[in-house]
Amino acid sequence: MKHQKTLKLIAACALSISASGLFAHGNEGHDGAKPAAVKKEQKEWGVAGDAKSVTRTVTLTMDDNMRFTPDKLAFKQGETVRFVIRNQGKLRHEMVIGTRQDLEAHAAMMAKFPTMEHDEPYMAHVAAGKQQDLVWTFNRAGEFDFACLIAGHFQAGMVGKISVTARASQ
Ligand SMILES: [Cu+2]
Repeated sequence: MKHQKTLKLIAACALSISASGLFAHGNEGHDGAKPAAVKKEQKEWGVAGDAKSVTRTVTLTMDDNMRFTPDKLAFKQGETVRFVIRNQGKLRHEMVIGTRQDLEAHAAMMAKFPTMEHDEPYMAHVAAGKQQDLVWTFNRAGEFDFACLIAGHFQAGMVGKISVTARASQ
């Protein structure tokens, strides 16, 4: 079971490598906006958001102490959030949203293959001193995590919590 999941991750990462190779363009642009054609795949933790549907903006900082600030976020189901992600460190960091299980599996892959590149709408890779946006729609309620999956960072505790409350309970 675990093995199968790992294989799936390898496939996903290999796919994004070839995709970024095919459609190479400067992704770390002026305002850090993602390219227009974003895959809108429904994930357990939501779906890629439209910039024009943003209902809330959250500024997150990352640093070389392997921490996110804030590291606890709460949203309501249906909210489209623009994360403004600032890297205040001297190292590259990333923010990847997912379930704890997915992030753990992915972090294990990253630890094994540290140079592996990956890019999905629920990830932002931010160079030292830079800032990037990530727009995500939390259309599923639940308890999720976000993490930096760069080898060693996740293991050092570079993880935060996202709690999405169900619309019905509001
Ligand atoms: Cu990091």
